[in-house]
Amino acid sequence: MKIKTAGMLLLIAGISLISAMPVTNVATITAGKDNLCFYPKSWDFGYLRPGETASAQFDIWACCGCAGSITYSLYKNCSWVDIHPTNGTSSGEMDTITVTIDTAGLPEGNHSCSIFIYSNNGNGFFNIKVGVFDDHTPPTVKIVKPEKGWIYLNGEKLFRIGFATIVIGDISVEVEAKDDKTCIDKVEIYLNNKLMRTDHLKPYIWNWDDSGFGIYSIRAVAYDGFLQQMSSSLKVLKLM
Ligand SMILES: [Ca+2]
Repeated sequence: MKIKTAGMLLLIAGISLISAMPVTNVATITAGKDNLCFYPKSWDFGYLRPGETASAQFDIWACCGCAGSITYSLYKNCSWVDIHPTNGTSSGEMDTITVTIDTAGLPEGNHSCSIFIYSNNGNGFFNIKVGVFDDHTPPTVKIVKPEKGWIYLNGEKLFRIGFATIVIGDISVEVEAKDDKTCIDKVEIYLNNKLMRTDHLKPYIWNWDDSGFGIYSIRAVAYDGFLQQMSSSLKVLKLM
């Protein structure tokens, strides 16, 4: 209850602050018809290891054709980010800004930085993100369905026989994958070396609804944020 009350007070305080701001300031912040345009608006560097560097670019230009040229300057407060150039002018042509990040000295974790673009006709933020992890270990991956040593009928476990895995009828092949440091980038599910499914998000499932007869090899391959991979295989006798 206390948290809810505090949240409500903050909300009311926020609304009061917005309503107290001069209308001209709000127009500048929302920047709907400003002459300043930049694209892309953000960049996700994905995962990097400590000490690695990477670069990205974005363009700035005078875009509305209503106010002549713009003069802009770029500001940031993150020591691990470098911008070049840090100012310029455009009367319609695109200026390319290069953003270089150096992860040396950054602790492990997710980091973000906002580059403030100030101009004589509109302002904005270019936001960057990076995950810094000293990750040299591939993920773990396991085929959890069908479970080794069990007989399945139409996707349901019948009983455990131990020496073989037998699937009668359809089944959903389910895979679990985990990484110690990063997110799982993707999980691939293969049947006899043919890729049947790629999932970037949980659950990692492929519905095996083709009829078959014989021994098949199911293989799951998981990739972590650095695309380090690990696979797990299971031989299955498929009937129907
Ligand atoms: Ca890893």
